[in-house]
Amino acid sequence: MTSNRGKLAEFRSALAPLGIEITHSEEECDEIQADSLREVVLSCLDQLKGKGMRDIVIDDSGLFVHALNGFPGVYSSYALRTIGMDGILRLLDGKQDRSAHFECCIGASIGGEEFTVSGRCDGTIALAPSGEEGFGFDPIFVPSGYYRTFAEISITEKNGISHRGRAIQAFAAELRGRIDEAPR
Ligand code: ITT
Repeated sequence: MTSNRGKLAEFRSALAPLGIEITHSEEECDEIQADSLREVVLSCLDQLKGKGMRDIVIDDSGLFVHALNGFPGVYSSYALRTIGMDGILRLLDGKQDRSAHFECCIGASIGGEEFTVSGRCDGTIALAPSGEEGFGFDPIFVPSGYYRTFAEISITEKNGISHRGRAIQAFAAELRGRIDEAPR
């Protein structure tokens, strides 16, 4: 799964209570051009299965800015590397609607069964970056009900409300259901 160590720790802490251990793989997949995170995730699962991998968990996330018709969305890493947070702020100059959401899609292929789950966190884009915590677009994203950005709250607080935290909880619930239903 992910090359991002912070994410690995989040997955581990959610899945350890289920007795499920997760390890990190360096295996890469080509990110296809697609409209949704789910399409990207499903394509990546296919590529990894094609390389002979089994029991795979992967995730993909992005920031969807509503006044920009969902940009950067599936292109979030690329947008961060190129136009950066300042670029997003410039694109929103003069726009009334600063609403946005983060989304995370987790896909798994376990014991020959494939499924995806998602998590979403709604909020707004701040007028300027603020805060040192987190990564990516955290300094410009203010989750709904908060006045601080993701980069101004602790990682534990962020995990409790974030797209990834929610997707991981949904993933753990899905796995728990599958374990309970499995023949003994
Ligand atoms: P891997 O694909 O290797 O797992 P990544 O850093 O590219 O790591 P994602 O595909 O999940 O991570 O996310 C794509 C981009 O979306 C990421 O580079 C950030 O710019 C942004 N992003 C995703 N989740 C975020 C979060 O919780 N806080 C801030 N930015 C985030």
